[in-house]
Amino acid sequence: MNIISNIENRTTEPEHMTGKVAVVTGVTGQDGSYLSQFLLELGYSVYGVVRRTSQPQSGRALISHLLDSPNFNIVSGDLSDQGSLENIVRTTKPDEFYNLGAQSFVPESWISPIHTADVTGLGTLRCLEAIRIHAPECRFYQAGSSEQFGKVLEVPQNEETPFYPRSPYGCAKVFAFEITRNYRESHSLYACTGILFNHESPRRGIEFVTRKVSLSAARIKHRVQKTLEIGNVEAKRDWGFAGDYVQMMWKMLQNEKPDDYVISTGETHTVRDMIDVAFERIGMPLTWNGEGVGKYAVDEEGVKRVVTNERFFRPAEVDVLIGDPKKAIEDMGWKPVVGFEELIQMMVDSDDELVDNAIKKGEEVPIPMF
Ligand code: NDP
Ligand code: GDR
Repeated sequence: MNIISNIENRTTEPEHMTGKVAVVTGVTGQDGSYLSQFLLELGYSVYGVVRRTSQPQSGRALISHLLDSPNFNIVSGDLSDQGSLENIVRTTKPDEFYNLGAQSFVPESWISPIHTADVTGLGTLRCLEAIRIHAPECRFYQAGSSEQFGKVLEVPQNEETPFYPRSPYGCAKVFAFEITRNYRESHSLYACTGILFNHESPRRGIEFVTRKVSLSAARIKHRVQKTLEIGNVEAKRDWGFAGDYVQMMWKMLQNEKPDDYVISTGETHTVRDMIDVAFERIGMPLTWNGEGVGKYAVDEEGVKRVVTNERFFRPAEVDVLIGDPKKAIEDMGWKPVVGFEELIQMMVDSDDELVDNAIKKGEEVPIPMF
């Protein structure tokens, strides 16, 4: 791994001249971590864009396993800063650019809408401008989202379904989608968007609902938590495995022509179904009672293990998402490998181990708070 904080001052050619070069924003997140690993296995040189934080070590755990690779490089940059992105593109001259960086937590986008629009929306335009000016042959992938469909106008959702975003985050992603298409059409860039439905893994941030549930189930099993507080358990999502999904990002950039694709499993489940799978996995089957904000679930001894709390409900909800991945199946042979139950079980098992290890070592056990 090379940490290139000032790539201006580099005097030698980058080591990557034998293979392809990819820039990945959002490298410290769930998808960035899986995608970089995948690209390194394919022989790419990867430049992961990391923004400066006051405590540089925190939140970098997802790329620690990549740091030994000589083809993995960290470059400093921020999606809110045009110059930093231009500098990266100008000096690395990438073959492919994956824009995975974003303020990606939907509830936060009502709290910080301007920041979300800037990073998640305008950040995409800044990447496109950097490519247009400094490396117009570079192929560009934009991390689009099923949140663009929001209050869905069609079931299931496909590439032709009109958008109706329900959050500032969804609005920012719609802008990012449109500007990516516009740069493809106006400047002939190879630029495309993957409209990805929810995808999860043991590397998922602990504020997202699947990980909040898997971690809470593990904490309850180990008796460091009694109850899980949750929001709308009737919301439905099309959940897949992040490790499968990142491969489609790469595939989209290997096509003859740039195009946009829905990537999803084609199945949908409620948050309640997902909680049931997680608690079954820790040997604590649940029974549900009540309605709306009064809904709760008890274990076999009648102890309340899940309660709903208004705090976790959203100002505008996306009630149901289910994607139609037909185009990706036909054009790119898309086939998700990990199914819904297996995914949730994998996450619970991983958190079970995490909590168990933390307790054994006397370390702090992570707490899901949002
Ligand atoms: P994460 O929240 O795990 O990661 C987000 C990444 O963006 C982190 O690396 C974060 O860095 C980085 N980032 C945030 N702000 C900035 C900034 N100002 N400049 C540079 N980088 C920044 O997201 P996921 O990995 O889950 O998702 C990847 C992308 O895919 C995102 O764009 C997301 O919106 C989108 N998406 C995700 C889906 C999912 O189900 N996971 C589905 C559809 C779309 P730091 O570590 O410093 O915070
Ligand atoms: P989402 O994911 O908003 O779909 O965005 P999240 O896991 O946060 O929510 C999914 C659904 O679960 C409901 N929910 C709760 N959610 C959270 N986080 N916490 C709770 O306590 C809770 N209770 C119920 C939510 O209301 C929602 O309906 C994710 C992100 O990765 C986005 O970046 C990405 O674009 C979309 O997926 C596709």
